[in-house]
Amino acid sequence: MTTDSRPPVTVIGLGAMGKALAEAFLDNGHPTTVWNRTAARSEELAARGATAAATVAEAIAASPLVVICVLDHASVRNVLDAALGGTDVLDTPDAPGSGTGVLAGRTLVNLTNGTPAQARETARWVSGHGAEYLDGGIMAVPPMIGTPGSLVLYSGSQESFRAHERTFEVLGGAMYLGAEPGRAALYDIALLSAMYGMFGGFFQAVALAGSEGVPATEFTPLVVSWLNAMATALPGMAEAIDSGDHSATGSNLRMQAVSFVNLLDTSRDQGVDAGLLEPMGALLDRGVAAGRGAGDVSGVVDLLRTGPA
Ligand code: FVH
Repeated sequence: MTTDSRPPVTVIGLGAMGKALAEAFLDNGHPTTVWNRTAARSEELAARGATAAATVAEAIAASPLVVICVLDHASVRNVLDAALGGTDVLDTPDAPGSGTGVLAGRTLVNLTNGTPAQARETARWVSGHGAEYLDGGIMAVPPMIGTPGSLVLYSGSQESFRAHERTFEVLGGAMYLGAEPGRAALYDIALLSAMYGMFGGFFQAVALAGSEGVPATEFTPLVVSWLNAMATALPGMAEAIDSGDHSATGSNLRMQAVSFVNLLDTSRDQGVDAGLLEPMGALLDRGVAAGRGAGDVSGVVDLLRTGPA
């Protein structure tokens, strides 16, 4: 689709995700400028109609909306420092930048994975250079970008989010989480924590089944239907967590702590590393030791909230 009225966008970082973002903007008629540290990665997008900027400063100057999606926080700072002429000054709130320069007047949307603290630091730095800032968390893998299954979380400048919301919707769902710049990163990291917990459980399950020759492909449909069935318990647990009432349960914590020992023993007996499971077993035991054994397993969240044992 080509629509002259679509606002221009710059995409910095053309790894797997940045490329998918740039393609979505191009496919939806946004004049798209791209830049990547390894310049060759711009070529395919240029052949599809993107403008390949020669420098990161040129890329930022090309559009009022600048999306950056690189490896990590340090890479973001490398790129932005390069844009500002090689300076490496980490401005503090008390000594912000001059407000002039290539970033001034732009909206920078940082879709690089990072911590809430990093998001707040970048927000201060960007604001010190006269630009608006939105931090984001992409809840999708590259092939999902632009499909209904894709969701991007945003926090930071509300005015900027509203001004560019239509453009963001090109990437999938766009959810604004408020002005606190670290909020999107917090949600992102919390959701990824749930995902890696699930991956860890899956890896343990197929390693165990595989210890007696069951192929992962044969066992996985059972894992999927079991996890889907157990996911239906999460909203009820969430209510217990918010209310602090962990009493209603047909599967009390003490019973689960006892059976969990069988998970650990079976992994060890089968020659499978139990290292992924051990912290969960220790947490269940702590819950019982804290007098929560008669209640629901959701009660262990209170122990996590008090920090490491
Ligand atoms: N791909 C995914 O499934 C996930 C989905 C959710 C969001 N994540 C986050 O997105 C960020 C980028 O991930 P990616 O998949 O694009 O990563 P790569 O394909 O490895 O590309 C990395 C890009 O970062 C550039 N880069 C690396 N170091 C530097 C640096 N010091 N200075 C400037 N740019 C740097 C790299 O450039 P090059 O190697 O091509 O020169 C790529 O453009 C990430 O935060 C995910 O957690 C993706």
